[in-house]
Amino acid sequence: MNARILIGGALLAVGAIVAGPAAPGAAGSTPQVAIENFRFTPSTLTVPTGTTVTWVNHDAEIHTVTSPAGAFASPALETDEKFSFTFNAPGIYAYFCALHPQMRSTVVVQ
Ligand SMILES: [Cu+2]
Repeated sequence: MNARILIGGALLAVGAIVAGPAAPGAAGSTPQVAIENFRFTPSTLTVPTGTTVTWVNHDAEIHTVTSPAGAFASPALETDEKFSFTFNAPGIYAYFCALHPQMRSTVVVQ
């Protein structure tokens, strides 16, 4: 078992090898969540432990990516701005937009 914690893009290649066929591409490919039309898409994202997820705001409106449990919190994201977080522990991570609390979504880390 690989005890090293994977942080950042440089070590993602190691994670891709461990993940095997589930990893779609080369090093540096990380799952993205689109923020668009006041929604997070996909609404539920399932990833292996150690994955870095990137959110991209495609709206003209400012949004945030905020974990009510405090696991992560983006700054206010303007149009085309991104926020990334590496999930190093399995769990179900609900999150929402602090400016539009009806915008809710979940990352499931296995
Ligand atoms: Cu919002």
